[in-house]
Amino acid sequence: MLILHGYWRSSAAYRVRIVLNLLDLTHEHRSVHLVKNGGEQHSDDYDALNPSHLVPTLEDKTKYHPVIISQSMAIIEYLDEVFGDSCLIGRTAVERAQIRALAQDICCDIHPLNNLRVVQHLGDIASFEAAEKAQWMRHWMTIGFDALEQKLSQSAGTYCVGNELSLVDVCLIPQLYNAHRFGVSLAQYPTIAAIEKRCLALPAFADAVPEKQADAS
Ligand SMILES: N[C@@H](CCC(=O)N[C@@H](CS)C(=O)NCC(=O)O)C(=O)O
Repeated sequence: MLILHGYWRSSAAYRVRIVLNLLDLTHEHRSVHLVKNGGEQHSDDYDALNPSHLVPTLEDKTKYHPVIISQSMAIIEYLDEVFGDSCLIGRTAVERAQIRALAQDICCDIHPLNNLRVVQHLGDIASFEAAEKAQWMRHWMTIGFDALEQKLSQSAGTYCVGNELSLVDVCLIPQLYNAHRFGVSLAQYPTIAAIEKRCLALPAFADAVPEKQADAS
């Protein structure tokens, strides 16, 4: 059995949900509420699974020895290698480098600056209120999307890299959920907006949206 420890609004968990759907993998979802009770990611039970106190974490109990994996990108590569055909990461060295670079533009350079614990800390040390926190997030998303739009206008076909889905689409769509949530308009990003529309028309992406998850509130 595969168990995904995640949270409906976590964009890193959303990436993994998309891939579980793309690979048609049955799994159990265990909710780790990031806000309730001071954040269930800090509980003793979750600490035993992932001392980083971040979601997602995957437990793969289909193997003889249970496997516990943190970090959404590692989880996705594992799922794609073990249960898929590794095509999300590209087929050639050049394609793989291109796909990883674009995915990292999102998951290393945009997403961490928007993370809950980062903005909570801004509240603690700089007295940021909700509006200033949202402004912070829009700032870093805008800088990231400005560059990404240029890059994707060169690489995209139907999806971010050519005409096949890749890890880049899997990272982009959850980041766009955050963009909408915090008020970044996609009007100045026509390539990104067109890819979003095409991806969300696919059941694997549409079924992974936060509002459709059992723990959505
Ligand atoms: N690099 C990690 C990032 C994970 C991450 O930042 N998760 C966020 C939700 S999207 C989280 O658990 N935040 C909890 C917190 O900030 O306290 C990954 O890709 O899995």
